[in-house]
Amino acid sequence: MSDGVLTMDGEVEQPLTMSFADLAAFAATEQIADVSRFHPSRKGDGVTLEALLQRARPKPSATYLTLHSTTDNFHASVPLAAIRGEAILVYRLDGNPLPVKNGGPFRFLIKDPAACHTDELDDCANVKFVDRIELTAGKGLDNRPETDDEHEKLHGGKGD
Ligand SMILES: Nc1nc2c(c(=O)[nH]1)N[C@H]1C(S)=C(S)[C@@H](COP(=O)(O)O)O[C@H]1N2
Ligand SMILES: [Mo]
Repeated sequence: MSDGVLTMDGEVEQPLTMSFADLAAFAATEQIADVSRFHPSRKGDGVTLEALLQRARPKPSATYLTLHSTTDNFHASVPLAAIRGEAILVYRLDGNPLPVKNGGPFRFLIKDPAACHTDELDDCANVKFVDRIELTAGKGLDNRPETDDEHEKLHGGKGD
């Protein structure tokens, strides 16, 4: 997983597999430095979701962005129109691949998420260890916690 690749597939014209080196080679205008600006506990640099979508080219049938973490079987599916322009794929910290303890090698990050389970674009959709971003026709797999109790179970009482 630490030598990971990220896949973008589903309802797209051009499925992608992206490595650390591929993402690092994106244009400066597609890079977002230092995501701690958006949330103090989250670290690293990323590329815009938009930059990935421009390469994969969603088909008209794509209405949701479905994020998969195979590592811990965590999934979130959010409306494509709402998430476009609002998210970053974090892949680098201090010039190296994003460590697992920071949610790496790839972490999805909504710049200004709603509090947990208050909106489709909530903090819970900030999927760590994301290895596949699937464009789907309608809502896809989503097992985000829906209640405080479920959060408690998922995070072992850490309070997030
Ligand atoms: N892979 C994965 N991503 C995940 C989760 C998870 O359990 N597994 N929890 C989600 C939830 S419910 C929240 S609130 C945030 C917490 O992010 P943090 O650990 O950076 O605070 O990560 C989200 N991303
Ligand atoms: Mo959450």
